[in-house]
Amino acid sequence: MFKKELLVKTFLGAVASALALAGQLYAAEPEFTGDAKTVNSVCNSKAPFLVLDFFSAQKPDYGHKTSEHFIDIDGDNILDVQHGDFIKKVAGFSGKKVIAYGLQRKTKRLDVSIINDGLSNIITLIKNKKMKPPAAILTSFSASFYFGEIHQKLGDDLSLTPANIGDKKDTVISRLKEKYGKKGSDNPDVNSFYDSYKALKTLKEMGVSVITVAGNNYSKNIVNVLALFGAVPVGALTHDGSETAPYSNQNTLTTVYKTGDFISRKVEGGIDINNDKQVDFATDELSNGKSIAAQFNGMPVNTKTIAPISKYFSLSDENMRKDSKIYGDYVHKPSNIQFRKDAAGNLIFDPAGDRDPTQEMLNTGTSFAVPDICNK
Ligand SMILES: [Ca+2]
Ligand SMILES: [Ca+2]
Repeated sequence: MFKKELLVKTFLGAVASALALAGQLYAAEPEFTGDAKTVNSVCNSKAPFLVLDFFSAQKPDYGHKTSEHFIDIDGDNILDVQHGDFIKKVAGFSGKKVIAYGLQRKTKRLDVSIINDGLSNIITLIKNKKMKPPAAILTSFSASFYFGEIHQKLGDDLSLTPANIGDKKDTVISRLKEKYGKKGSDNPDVNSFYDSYKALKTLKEMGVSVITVAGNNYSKNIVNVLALFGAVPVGALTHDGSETAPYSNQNTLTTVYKTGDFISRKVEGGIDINNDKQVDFATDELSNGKSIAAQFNGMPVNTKTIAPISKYFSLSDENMRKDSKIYGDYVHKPSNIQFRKDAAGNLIFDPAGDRDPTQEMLNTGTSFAVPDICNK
């Protein structure tokens, strides 16, 4: 596999040199390989995105609606919409049609089997011609495992490291097939891994890519196993795309990075999350309480203000930032609302660090980088 890739790269290099020698007659086409190539072809496809997630704003096109909310849009610490509602909105900024498949929560913990069930139902819908194949399924959930946990389940001799994991996908999949055997394993995680692998393989054969998160664990040694078994992971960049977001898992499995920071700003009629001055979430969809920004802006930095803020929110001043932790499979902390300290020592809500006073909230995560793949 490695040799074959090397040959292709060498060949492309030779072609590029030949074109350069030909006197720059040809404009240089960006050359995509690996996951970037998959993303490029998804974005050039006329087929829609399918967002596989939880939805509460509207009944999704397929699957279930939930009554739970997960994301605060207007920054008052009261949740307004579901995770999928936000993902679908971001996906739509690309101009592509977006369809929604609503998952159903079986347990409090978000188990990878929920995603597997969703993928398997989508495969059935496509096979039965109840759904046209989408260009890609976007699923912003991480089945996060430490490399050590993967070794326990599939073998220590895999010797996964942040530097080699990107090249070891085929090896890990062969081992998974061995451990699963003909009738399945005694280990439920191995069986879930195998279900993911099978579903992702079937979808690939149908021409459907699955795009997922790198994960928000601030780690080089934790991986979203969906990416290990065939999905394309997306890591997060900060709001201006200038650097990798600290919470984004970073190892050689992830090669595609997009913006993971979305700032809520007030505009006439609601909240704009992509800074085009157009409403994305109308006022009547939101809780409309007093925003955390409004509650704390101008307050002195002292124990009375830091305590309530740091309970929920991080502070952009490095010295005030709380230690990062892993919360279950997915949710990253410190959370999303960030203040800076002005010259007078007062708190100013400024998560993007651009001193824009209209910021109400910052939602961050590799979750939001996934639907951003085709946005400029
Ligand atoms: Ca709210
Ligand atoms: Ca907008």
